[in-house]
Amino acid sequence: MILRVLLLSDTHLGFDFPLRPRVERRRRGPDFFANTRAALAPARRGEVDLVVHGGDLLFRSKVPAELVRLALEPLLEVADTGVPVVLVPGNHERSTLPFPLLAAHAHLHVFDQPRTIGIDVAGCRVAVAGFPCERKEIGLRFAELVAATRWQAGADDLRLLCLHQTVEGATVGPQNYTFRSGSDIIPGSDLPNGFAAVLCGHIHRHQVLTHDLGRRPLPAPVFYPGSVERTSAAERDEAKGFLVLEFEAGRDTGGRLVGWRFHELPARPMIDIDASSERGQDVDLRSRLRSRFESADPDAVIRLKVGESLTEEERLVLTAASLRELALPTQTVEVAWARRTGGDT
Ligand SMILES: [Mn+2]
Repeated sequence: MILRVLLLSDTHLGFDFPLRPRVERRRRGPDFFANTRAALAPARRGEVDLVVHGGDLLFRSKVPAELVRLALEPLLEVADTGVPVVLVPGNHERSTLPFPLLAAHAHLHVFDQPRTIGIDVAGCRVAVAGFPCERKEIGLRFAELVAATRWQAGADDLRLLCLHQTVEGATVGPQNYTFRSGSDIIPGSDLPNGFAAVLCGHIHRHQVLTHDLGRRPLPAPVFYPGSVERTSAAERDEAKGFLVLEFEAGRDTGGRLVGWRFHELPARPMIDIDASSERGQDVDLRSRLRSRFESADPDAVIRLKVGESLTEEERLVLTAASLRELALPTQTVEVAWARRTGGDT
């Protein structure tokens, strides 16, 4: 019997998504919602048996109830079809889902504390152990938290461990920064035996960990689907998407991973334009930027780097209103101030 599990994570819903926008411009928020819904399409079509959201459903913890309602909607649509959905609260939720009653649904399971959720899936008994993101001392508390889930090797056809944490060996960023050890990192050798896979949110780059940094095989592979859209420039070169994992259910084994596939989602291109290198030419900054925006990808998220003190005239070019008028309506421009500028000097 094959069980299919869809894993998505780090949807950061609410980012650049004002409920009552004051100005009309292309925002990034709708892209995060669109990719969340796109990731869940196989679940809505009934092609998977279980959905796990690895956490950071929301972009931050203090949010209006209306945003929580909108963010839960895609998950509840799946739950309404009878496919069980499991959610691990992440650090951006401060490890607890705000307005938890909005998530009340027989088929939506939220880790409000360490526990093991038993779910009957297609006649198989699936045990999903997990706990909300531990934000301080996961490196020290991991074994204790896993024990607190009260999971045990028993009569389960499939056993999964769901986390929103950093595991040793995970990598991020254009320089391939590798997490090695520390109070905020789970040592690979601390992962328990007895799970078919570890399904994990928090690291925004998709990756699968099978060994620790000492090249010892992990007791179970750790799957990071990554974020559904780029949350920062550090993710500019990363493919964004979600995972579908296939397990052979088996009572004496707790299940066995037999295959997996990363499904890519559309992510907007990110480019940098250095405003200071656009200065000092024979054309003014406004005209230079206009032509740079025109030749850039119409779908781009443009980071405009501003690193030097500016003339009064140039400062006016970089106001939000001016940049909206200069860029294409389908582009998004964010100004990145390298240091404080525009003082009284
Ligand atoms: Mn995140």
